[in-house]
Amino acid sequence: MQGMSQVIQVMGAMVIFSLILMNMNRFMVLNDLALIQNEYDQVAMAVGQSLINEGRVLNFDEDDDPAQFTGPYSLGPGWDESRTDPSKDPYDDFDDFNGYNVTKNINGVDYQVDVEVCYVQQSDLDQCYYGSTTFHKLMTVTVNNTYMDTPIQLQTVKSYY
Ligand SMILES: [Ca+2]
Ligand SMILES: [Ca+2]
Repeated sequence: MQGMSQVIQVMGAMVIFSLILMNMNRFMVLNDLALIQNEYDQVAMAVGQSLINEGRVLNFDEDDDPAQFTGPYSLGPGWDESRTDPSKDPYDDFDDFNGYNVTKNINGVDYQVDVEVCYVQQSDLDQCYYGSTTFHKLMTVTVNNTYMDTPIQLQTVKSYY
């Protein structure tokens, strides 16, 4: 009888031990996932930031004369402009990036990059405005991959002086 209760005790200890192991394992997996998410976020931010840097150094608009600024619904590259096609002219102004999208493979992971450029009003710099041209344009870069919980979004406003 005594031997029997010892066996039961040992079995009980084994069950508890394996429960502890399973929990530890779960904790380590969660921790790894958080690290990976963090790495995705960092890569996505770097990708977005480099596009923002690229756009910021360009002219405000295709035309230097405010009376001739591109209309709010016509922002984007000219027919003869492309960021990737070497037979065309490169982007030369900020809003050429409007509608630009690309998939970048980094360390075996595909990142989808989408860029939107719109006019904004001084009083509301984070809200697209289509009423007329203004002296401010907002660029929004969204970067995502299928494993990320939420996409990374970076914004910058370029103003005409
Ligand atoms: Ca252009
Ligand atoms: Ca343009």
